[in-house]
Amino acid sequence: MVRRMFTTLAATGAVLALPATAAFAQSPQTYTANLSQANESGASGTVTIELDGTTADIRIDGRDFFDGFPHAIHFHGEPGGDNVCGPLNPGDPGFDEADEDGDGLISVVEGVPAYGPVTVSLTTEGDTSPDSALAVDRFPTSGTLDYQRTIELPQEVADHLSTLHVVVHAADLDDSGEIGDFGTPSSLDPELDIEATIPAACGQITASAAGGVATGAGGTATEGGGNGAAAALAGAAGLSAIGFAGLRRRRDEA
Ligand SMILES: [Cu+2]
Repeated sequence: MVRRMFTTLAATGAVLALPATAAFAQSPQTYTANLSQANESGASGTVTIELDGTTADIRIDGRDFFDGFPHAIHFHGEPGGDNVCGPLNPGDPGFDEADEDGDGLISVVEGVPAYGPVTVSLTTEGDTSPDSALAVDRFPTSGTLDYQRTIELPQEVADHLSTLHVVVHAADLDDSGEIGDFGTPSSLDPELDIEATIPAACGQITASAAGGVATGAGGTATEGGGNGAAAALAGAAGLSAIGFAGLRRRRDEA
């Protein structure tokens, strides 16, 4: 909303009278992410983040996610690191190497070397730290996600938002009409079916050029450009950095 107001001001010329630095130094920055399917879920979506200091107004609109099961949604990645969504569908470059157990799926654990550890949990209420990564009673359950929440980000996350990724979990892998009947344990929790936690979509967060690029003073348009595909399997994130308890123990399960 602030951005819209800003655009209106700019259109009237009110802002143009100010030095560019004064006009934009404190203005909110817009970030976006396009969610693309993982594990051939067929799901997609868009993420918009209005960042003002460390306050992030986050909106997620999904399409064709499974309707009626909690979708854990996280920011993944080492802030300032070189994580990428990585190979998430059969046929993607590097998929066979990432799919360690050769089951044709990228489990949560198999995806971590590329997209990194959980940095923020996009819960609907309460805690948003990695501690809430599997807080299944506080995540969206609809097929369109319809997520909107304003949260406070850790400073280092706010400073490095465009090095992170949004991952949405849970998919009906066998198109049975329900989640939880695939018959393979989750790589995170053997009590859960792999469908409950598997990546369904991922999108890289990038700074939008809309936040004042007209003056040329923003300098944000290139911020998200550093994530080369070659870095996908660089293994930047060690498993020890993951915020999931017991993850390493279950690594060979899925
Ligand atoms: Cu995640």
